[in-house]
Amino acid sequence: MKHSKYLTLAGAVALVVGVNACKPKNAGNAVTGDAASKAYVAPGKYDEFYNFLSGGFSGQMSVYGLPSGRLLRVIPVFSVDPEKGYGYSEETKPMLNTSHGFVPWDDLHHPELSQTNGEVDGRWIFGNANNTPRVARIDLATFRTSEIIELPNSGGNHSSPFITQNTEYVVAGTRFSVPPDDANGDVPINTYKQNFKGHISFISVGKEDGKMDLAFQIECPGVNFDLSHAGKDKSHGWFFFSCYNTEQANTLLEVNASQRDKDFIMAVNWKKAEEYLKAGKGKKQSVRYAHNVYNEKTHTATSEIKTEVTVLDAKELKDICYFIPCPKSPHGCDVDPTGEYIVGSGKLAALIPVFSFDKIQKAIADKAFEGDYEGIPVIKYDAALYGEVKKPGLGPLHTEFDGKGNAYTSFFVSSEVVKWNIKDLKVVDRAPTFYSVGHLCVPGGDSRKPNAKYVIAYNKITKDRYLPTGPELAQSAQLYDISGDKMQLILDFPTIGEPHYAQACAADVIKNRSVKFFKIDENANQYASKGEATTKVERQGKVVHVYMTAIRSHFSPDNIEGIKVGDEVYFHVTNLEQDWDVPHGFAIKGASNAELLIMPGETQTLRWDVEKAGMYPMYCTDFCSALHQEMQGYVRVSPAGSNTPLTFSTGKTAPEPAAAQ
Ligand code: K7E
Ligand code: CUA
Repeated sequence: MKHSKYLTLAGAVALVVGVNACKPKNAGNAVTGDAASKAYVAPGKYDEFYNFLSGGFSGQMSVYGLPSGRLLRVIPVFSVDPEKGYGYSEETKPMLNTSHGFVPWDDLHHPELSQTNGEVDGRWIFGNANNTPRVARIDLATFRTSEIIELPNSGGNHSSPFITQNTEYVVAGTRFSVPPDDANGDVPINTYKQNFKGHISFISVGKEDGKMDLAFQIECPGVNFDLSHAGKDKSHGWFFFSCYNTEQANTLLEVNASQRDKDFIMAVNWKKAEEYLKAGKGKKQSVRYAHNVYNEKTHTATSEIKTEVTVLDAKELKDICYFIPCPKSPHGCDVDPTGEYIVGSGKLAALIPVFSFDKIQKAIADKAFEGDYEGIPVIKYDAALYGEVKKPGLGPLHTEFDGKGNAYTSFFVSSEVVKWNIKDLKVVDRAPTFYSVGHLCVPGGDSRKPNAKYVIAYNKITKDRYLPTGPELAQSAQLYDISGDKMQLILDFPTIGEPHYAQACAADVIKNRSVKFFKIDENANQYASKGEATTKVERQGKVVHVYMTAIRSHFSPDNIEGIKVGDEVYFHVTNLEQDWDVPHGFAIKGASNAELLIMPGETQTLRWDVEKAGMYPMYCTDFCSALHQEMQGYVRVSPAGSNTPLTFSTGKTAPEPAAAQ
């Protein structure tokens, strides 16, 4: 029996692998007449929506306008970004600190906009780091990363960072189960079943300031948590996670984690978990994780290593977690705008199961369990099921909603978006994607109030869609108008990195709150110079601090002498401009570092380790005025032990001596 099941499975795997490079039949001619005008945003006009895309293995988040598909910004989150000096300036380096030290890269899969009362509020967007588990919060007043928190007891933070409807919590489930951080991790890998656990993390979010705090974790059986979404309205207070590898395999998962006909959706009653927490049922565990915060007044990030987390045990505290069987290796786990329907998308399943929140509640009350899995009750499939969408397509991954009773599911293998009716579970439309679609996004599509003008498909493969660019081609997003009964493809646009999930919202929610510059009076950076009169150069042994200003179109000071080989020089550059969109850049020859890009009113610091005597030009990298090319200066470096006096000046031919200490 086992043998024949294995063969069936191998067949299914071969299908997934074999079909994914195929191209849909009507790849060339799917665009109809008025598509161009629907996607056209005239020069000088704003887009109607912001679209935030995960950058996948670029570690960043990118911002596009819709419907034009114009790239507006790349926000550095988990990876260093030389364009903006992120992770290179002394002020931003602490943002990338972790319990493993400075980590300059990660893999970001899911952006999630903050919500109030189940509606997108445009205040923050969160992102997950898959590799070294972290969650970031980006402030949408500045479009900059404000905070990053690391997650202990986790590996591959994939089912993250999904939020509750008032952004009470950001939730993160571990993809890899691992031995808990306070246990001995130096154990044979094949002791998975005994030693490995799956933790899900609840990060609280400050109502006013958005500050994140690791409120608690729930220890669950060792499986892979893949994706999750919060309940809404009636199901507010619950969270739903898709799990695969309920076989608890530790090798060759493509076969060994595809044995069972059904894996699980895990339903978590987080309100109940909160009660247990209040009642002191959590256990304090000693761990190490970094919590990094960027302060917009000091323009400086700080990193703190925290050492404790409270863990609730799902096995002991019986009524927090329930498993619901879900065919077969579920990936997406999506909740409709009413909160009643929970859609599980089994990558290897030939149907889409839709679960009912009411039925789940009744099943729990009636104890309609088929048994337990590692001490967690397993609800009977039929007791939780609302119904199944039959023969929807091949390889269902993710579902978004339009708020008008329709769901849109992506099919990776058959490369299509399928629209179906949530009530009668009938397919009503299908549209090809080009090709191998992953996530979908409807503006507000996972909120209580979707703004259902478009669905965007984020595709993995673009062979023959764009001009060749060597062995690797751009990934791509495709925009479909869904205002009518039929989906209409209106635009292709290439994307940065590999997009997974994305979020979109009406531009109005965000654009009027955008910060235009930082007030120089409020600049609390300890190295700020608030005018040229206070610029200076100070030596403290081998450390030299240059307090510098930048304003169109010069640096002050712009001539510095008396720097010596072996010095560690810090250029603290304050941009004195008080106007929108006038950054200055700063770079110096030979620095093993990136540039600084300093926003108006801000101070940023570049470290330069001086290795050779000579003349070092420095200049502004951002074209700031007609005389930008004049915005430059020199640093003279003398041999170690030379007696060249430390001097600095602007606009003088004879430099003035600097204060020596
Ligand atoms: Cu690409 Cu959400 Cu990581 Cu599906 S995930 S596609
Ligand atoms: Cu400042 Cu160019």
